Amino acid sequence: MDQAGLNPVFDLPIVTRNQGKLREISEILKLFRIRAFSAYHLTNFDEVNENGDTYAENALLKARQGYVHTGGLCAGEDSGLEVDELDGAPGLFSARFGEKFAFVGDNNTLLLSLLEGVPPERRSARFRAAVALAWEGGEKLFEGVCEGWIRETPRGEGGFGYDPVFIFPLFEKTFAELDVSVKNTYSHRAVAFRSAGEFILKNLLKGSVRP
Ligand code: ITT
Repeated sequence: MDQAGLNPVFDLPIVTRNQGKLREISEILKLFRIRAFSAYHLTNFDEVNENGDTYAENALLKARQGYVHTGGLCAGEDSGLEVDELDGAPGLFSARFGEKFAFVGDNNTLLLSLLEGVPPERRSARFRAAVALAWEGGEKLFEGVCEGWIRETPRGEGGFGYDPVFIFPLFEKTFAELDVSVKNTYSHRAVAFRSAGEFILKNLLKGSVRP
């Protein structure tokens, strides 16, 4: 216990090389007194081959690989943007969208060019995140979704990835324009990692299964 009578801070390795994700995860998990850091800083291992058919499968692949290499509880997260007009693309290929089209330029430029001339009512989209935990003798999945739509031009300097083109309807601003604390309250990642944080505190720190 610390002076405030709270549980000690708990360290949770996250199998990610994406600094944008990691910054957000760290903020979200602070609420649970969990300190997130990249599992790749603990021990060097090869990039996880994300060949699952779903976000959940890919998140599990990451968490399992983390557990195998660190020997303790690890989390993996897989996420992406689904645009209805593009039948759910970029989806699982969100990080490598340009490569799929052999497009030279950033993913947002490609996305906006594919949506050129599409009216606002047909620009609906959502972010999805799956979070997996893997520890000795157990695995658990959590999911989060955040609905919105795609702007015609990027706006805002914050966030990462598709944030400058994704409008969060509650504030009619892109995630890149909003304060990061807003994104970390409502995002797909916030929903999934809050559930994961609660699960860790309730089941893995006090119960019979210890990380
Ligand atoms: P790791 O696998 O190392 O975690 P990654 O960037 O490859 O990093 P993913 O395979 O999960 O991660 O790809 C997710 C991609 O989806 C990410 O690179 C962004 O392009 C996009 N994305 C996911 N969440 C996002 C968010 O909150 N804001 C903007 N773009 C996001």
